Parts: sequence; C-alpha cells; structure tokens
Amino acid sequence: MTDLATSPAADLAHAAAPAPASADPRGPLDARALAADFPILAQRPHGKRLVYLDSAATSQKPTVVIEAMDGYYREYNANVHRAIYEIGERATQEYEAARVKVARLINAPAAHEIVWTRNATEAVNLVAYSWGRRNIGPGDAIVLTEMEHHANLVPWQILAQEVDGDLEFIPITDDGLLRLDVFEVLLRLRPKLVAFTHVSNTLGTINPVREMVEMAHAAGALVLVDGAQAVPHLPVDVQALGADFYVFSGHKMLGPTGSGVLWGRRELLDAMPPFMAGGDMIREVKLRRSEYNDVPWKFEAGTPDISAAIGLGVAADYLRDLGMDRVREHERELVAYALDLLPREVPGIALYGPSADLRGGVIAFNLPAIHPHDVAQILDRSGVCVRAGHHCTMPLHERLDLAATARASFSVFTTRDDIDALAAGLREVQRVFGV
Ligand code: C6P
Repeated sequence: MTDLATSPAADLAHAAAPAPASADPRGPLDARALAADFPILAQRPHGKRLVYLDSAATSQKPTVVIEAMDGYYREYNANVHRAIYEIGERATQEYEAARVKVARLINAPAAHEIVWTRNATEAVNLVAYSWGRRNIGPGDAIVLTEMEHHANLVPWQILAQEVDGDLEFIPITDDGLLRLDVFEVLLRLRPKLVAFTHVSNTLGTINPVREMVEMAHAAGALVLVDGAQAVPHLPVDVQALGADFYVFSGHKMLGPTGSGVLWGRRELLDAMPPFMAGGDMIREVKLRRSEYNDVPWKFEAGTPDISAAIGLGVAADYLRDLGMDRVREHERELVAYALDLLPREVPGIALYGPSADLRGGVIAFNLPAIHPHDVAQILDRSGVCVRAGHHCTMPLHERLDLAATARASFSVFTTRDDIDALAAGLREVQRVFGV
C-alpha cells in the first residue's frame, strides 16, 4: 500500500469540493447537443437512427469516459497500491481520486466510505454476507418490497434460509406505489433490516426514501437502499436520505461495466468482517492469522478493475457537471410527454406505474395481444432498442398478473424525437400484427 492510498488526501479533496447546486441557473438540458458526447449514437442499426431506450439495462458512455479508460491503458497501466514507480503511483492516484468523485456525486461524508464493487448486485451481496451473517439470526425479520429487483431479493432469501430468518414484503398499490400503511405494521416486528429500491426498474416509482428511513430507524432497523436506478437520474444525497447502506452500478450511470459502489456508514463498515479475502485487503499476514486493512480496502481483495473505477469517476463528474436537478427535470419532462403521447398514438397500449412526478425515466408497457418479445424485435427494425421480459422483477410481474412487459427507459441523451420514434415504431408493430 502506498502513502497515496492510505493518506487522508482523498477525504481532504472531498471536503474542499463545492456543494452540489440545488437550483441550476443553466436551464433545461440540451439532450440533442449532449447526444454528440455519445459516439455510439452515430451507429445506424438496420440503416436507421439508433434510438436507444434501454438505459435502465445499461447506459451508453460519453467519450470522456471511454478516453479516460483508454488513457489508463495507454499511459499508466500498472497495478494500484503496490507500485513505487511513476506510472504505478499515477494509477493509484487516479484510482483513489475516482472514489472522491463518486463520493462527491452522492454527498458521502468521506471517500473512504465508498467501496468499489463490480456492480450493485455485488454490493448487496457484500452486505448480506458480511453484515447479514453477523447481525441476522433465527427469527429476525428483514423487510423488503414487492417491487425489488432480484439483486435486492435473492441475497436476502439465501441469508434468511441460512440463518432461519424471516422475510416480509411491503406490498404495492395498483398504481405501483408502496403501501406505507402496511410498512408501519411490518415495523412492529422490529426487523433488523429494511432493504428497498430507491427507483423501481420496472414501474419507475420513486420511493419516499427519507420518510421510510425515518420510519425504519424509529423501529430500530438499519436501511439498505438500492440506488441502481436513482444515481444516474436524480440528485442523491446519502446524508440527507439518512440510509445506512446505499448501492449502485457504474454501467447504468454512463460509466463502464465492472464498476459498482457500496456506500456505507463508516462505523458499520469498520465493524463488518471482510467479504472476500486475499491480497490488498490485509495489513499483515502470518501463516495462521491476518490483520485486515482499513475500509474501504478491507472489502477490495485482489487486483481491482482499475480502469473501470477511473471511468466511473469521470462519469460521476460528467453527471455532476450536468447538474442532477437538470437531469431529473429532463427525464420527468420526457416521461410526462411519453405518458401523454403513447395512449393517444398507440391504440390499446397499457402503461404501468405512477404519474411523471412520482416516476423516474422508465415506462413499462404492453400492446394488446402481442408478446413484448415480438414488440421489441419488431421495434429493433426501426432502430428502437427497448427491453422485453420480466426485467429481473419476477415477483412484481406476478403481483401485476403479467408474464412480461416491454420497457422504454431514458437517459440524459434521450429526446422527444426518440419518444416519437417509439410511438411510430409501436404503430408499425401493430400494423405487422394486423391489429
Ligand atoms: N437492472 C435492468 O434492465 P447490476 O446487474 O448489478 O448492475 O444491477 C442490478 C440491479 C439492481 N437494482 C436495480 C433496481 C436494477 O435495476 C438492477 C439492474 C437492469 O433493469 C438489468 S437486470
């Protein structure tokens, strides 16, 4: 471990960073202009303009992110925390600086509370294995919701089965909102943990995190929030939200695959045992026992995905420079446009989830009598990319009595033209099927 990695320089740099602006004077995002930052949007699938409406699955990457990763491999490829030569020092410095950038985006109190993972899934698993196995015992309740992605469900199922714990679920209303009245009743079980998504990847619902955290804490529970669909789309301030753990993926927020984040309160992370063991997560190793490193490195065994962390830092700065309030307003406006346009232009379309004010940039839908896989496949011929299936929310689809849905999801580069293209593409699907 070099001085760079262990020095508090990262946290000092973080403390000196200006606070995120709440009211941005720059006006609305110019998504058309921003599209030029995303080289992939020049592709012409089937000879058509690429209309990428699948950012909830993974977002596209701006040139600055691609170039930062390329620059690492071309100019200073070396392992981190090990090398005492110039390019190795630089690799460590950029890798740790990325932590500061991500901490700044979510207003984490310290960069050392940012643990790199491969994705949101790994971050939830880290908490389930490390914190969960220490703190959840027979009969202890974990409260989840009916709208969770499998990543925030299956790890808790495995834990509950292993320790004979109890899983409880906050149901949803038919509009796709959480039943907080039932949550209140479930809290009487004195759960050890409440884990829920900030924004649903299927319904788009933006959950009232702060209110739910307050309720959970008053009942003595810790809270893990799955921010995979929130960090790329709206302002997230982990201190204001008050959660104990907050997880997200880099590849959905304009960053590279292979990058993800667990943010946790320092005292919780300090008390947790390592998740994976090996190099870099230790301070001293004897043949029969080892002393572990400080957080966050205690949780980062082995050579990490260095270029991905560096790319994620650049993506975090890119989003922060745009202004997350502007990003949110842009996507809210697009959702409102789509929720108004689609039912008028596409006869019989069924839309799922709440109104634009309560929803992130996600619209799940179905066309009568046409399977969503066929919808997605025919839309592809028009250059329009949407996801079809259960979107890793099978229990939610069961609750809605649906086998599958098609889903359009937005990002900073999405325009009204893209939504017009979706509507036109859906009419074409109906024409092909003769309905
Ligand atoms: N949702 C989607 O198309 P990973 O795969 O670890 O990067 O992200 C998991 C995850 C966790 N929580 C939520 C709310 C998510 O939406 C996702 C990923 C993608 O909706 C891929 S299934």
